[in-house]
Amino acid sequence: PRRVVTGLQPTGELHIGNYFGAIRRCVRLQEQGDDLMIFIADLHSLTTRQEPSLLQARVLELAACVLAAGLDPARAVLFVQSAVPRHAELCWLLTCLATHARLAHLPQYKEKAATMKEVPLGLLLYPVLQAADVLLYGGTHVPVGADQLQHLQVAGALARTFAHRYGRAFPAPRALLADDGSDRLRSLRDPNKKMSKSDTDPKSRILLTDPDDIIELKIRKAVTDFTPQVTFDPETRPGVSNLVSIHCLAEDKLPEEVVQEAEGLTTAQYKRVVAAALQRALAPVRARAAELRARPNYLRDVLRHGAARARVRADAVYERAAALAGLR
Ligand code: AQP
Repeated sequence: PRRVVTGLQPTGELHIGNYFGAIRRCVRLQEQGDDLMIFIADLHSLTTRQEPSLLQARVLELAACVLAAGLDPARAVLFVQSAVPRHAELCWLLTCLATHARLAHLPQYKEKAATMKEVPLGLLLYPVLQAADVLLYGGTHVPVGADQLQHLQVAGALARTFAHRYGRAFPAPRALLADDGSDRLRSLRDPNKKMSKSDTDPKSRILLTDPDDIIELKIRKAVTDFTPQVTFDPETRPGVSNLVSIHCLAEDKLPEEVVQEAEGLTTAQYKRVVAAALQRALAPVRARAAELRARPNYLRDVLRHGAARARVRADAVYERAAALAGLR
């Protein structure tokens, strides 16, 4: 079977982009029989400033949401990245093979670094740690958004450089691109930006845990344009098209179907349809998350058990790689 590896950062409350674009996608891969490793990327989250006193709670909250979405801890391996120190160890081996020039040229790095006076090295090394995350488990497939493709190429290049220098230790991972637009939900306040956990405007995103009235309010306030018809044209009408995308994800439909159904509605009327669809899709997940949140010990057990399984897999791959590099 394919081995799929993916991570989620505990950098804030999950939004519907994270849910449809990452979590639900993974649950569907699990259903289709893929061997899934899904980790809470606390090491990655430290590349931007985090409040230490919030981190543990965010890790548990993320675990609750992932399980609420249907991840089965008996089939998939769910764990916290820092509980498997091999991630950091392999990252070092790969860091010694990576070049500054390549990393400094990656658009995501350039974008983030441009806003900072002092750029932490962790930010530059972010894609190397990502490579370690995947290679450590012999990951063959990684679900990515289009904006992450270049990072995955770095992982492939590092696997090849490693093979060239020391011997073959890792398969080159392949991208699993979403074909349903789920990897690019836009901000509800500025559809030219992606929906993001760290956007300072809470109305820019819908949280997985938002109650029905808040969902309704945020959709009602979503920025569209001055054309009343509902059409799907992400280039020229990103705001309305984003609502169509959300609607499609909530009801597993195609943009054409949704647009046809919305014929004759104004965007204001259509917003009520979208809100209702989203409310129906999220209510059961929200209810299960609330139940799980009340069972922190169970969540910790799941993560502990997941980490134990992950460590066994990671040890085998790491020890082989370390031996090839002459460390054992
Ligand atoms: N807007 C989005 N639409 C669809 N998918 C999205 N993801 C993130 N934003 C969208 C996917 O969610 C997963 C979470 O990855 P992450 O925790 O590393 O966060 P991120 O990609 O950096 O994006 P966020 O959630 O907006 O967090 P911040 O604000 O902290 O950067 C990934 O699979 C991502 O593709």
